[in-house]
Amino acid sequence: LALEADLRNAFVRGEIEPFYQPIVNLLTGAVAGFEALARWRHPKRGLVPPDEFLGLADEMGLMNDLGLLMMTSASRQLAEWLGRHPSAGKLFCSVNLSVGEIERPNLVEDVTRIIADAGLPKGALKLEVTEGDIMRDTSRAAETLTRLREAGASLALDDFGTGFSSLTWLAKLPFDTLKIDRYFVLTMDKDEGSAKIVKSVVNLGRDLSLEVVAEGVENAGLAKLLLEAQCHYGQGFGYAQALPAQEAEVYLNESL
Ligand code: G
Ligand code: G
Ligand code: MN
Ligand code: NA
Repeated sequence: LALEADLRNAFVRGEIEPFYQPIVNLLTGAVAGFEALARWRHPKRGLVPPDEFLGLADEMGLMNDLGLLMMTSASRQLAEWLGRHPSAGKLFCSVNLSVGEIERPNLVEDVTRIIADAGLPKGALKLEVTEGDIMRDTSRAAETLTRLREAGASLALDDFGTGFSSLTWLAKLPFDTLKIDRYFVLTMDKDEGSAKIVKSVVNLGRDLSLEVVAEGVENAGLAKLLLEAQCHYGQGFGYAQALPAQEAEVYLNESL
């Protein structure tokens, strides 16, 4: 398969890079942080989205390399932005850990080194995990998450509401952030059930001292409903899609 050979080379040639989707303060519009999302600049096919290469990368055993690449690039980029935009305050950048990455040896050591090499302040690199990652072996995941946090990363639980996390574990795991899955956000203006779920997740977050980020904020009406539900942060196409680094910096600068 041509794409398979290309993908192996892509890592070596530096064709894979993070794009950055702003996560904004819904009240002020200021950028609070970014989510780094992988893009492949294929020399012939152009920009290849992750849905078209993550499965292949997984089959080829390249997910750990992808995670390292994304964490390293995003951390360096974030350190540059923090240096140039002191008014951005506690700007963070999150990177998605792939399923299984949380169980690999040396993850904590790698994260420690990446944060130190980039010179990032505590919590600036945020790692997003999904419920699926945790539920495989919860006590082991709990230990790794604790060590990642001690290493200076902050932690987000991604796609919250789509899995079957036990709330007991949620209270015990050292998360900083809950990300409400976009399905609930996108439908909260039409579906009373979704609106109620969003409100309960926001309340749960407040009770557990977690920041809550709404995904899928596609328009101003949803942003308004989220603010009414006391949700303070959001990301979605209503603000921006994932942007190349330079455009993300322009967006950041103009939002402050
Ligand atoms: O960016 P986009 O909306 O096309 O992403 C599609 C899917 O790919 C999402 O589920 C997203 O979480 C995932 N994804 C994007 N970048 C990365 C990455 O760097 N690592 C992992 N593990 N998943 C990613
Ligand atoms: O949660 P996850 O890491 O899968 O989220 C990243 C994915 O969500 C990316 O594929 C990104 O392109 C997508 N995304 C971001 N904002 C929006 C939005 O407002 N609407 C929709 N439909 N997808 C979005
Ligand atoms: Mn995510
Ligand atoms: Na998500």
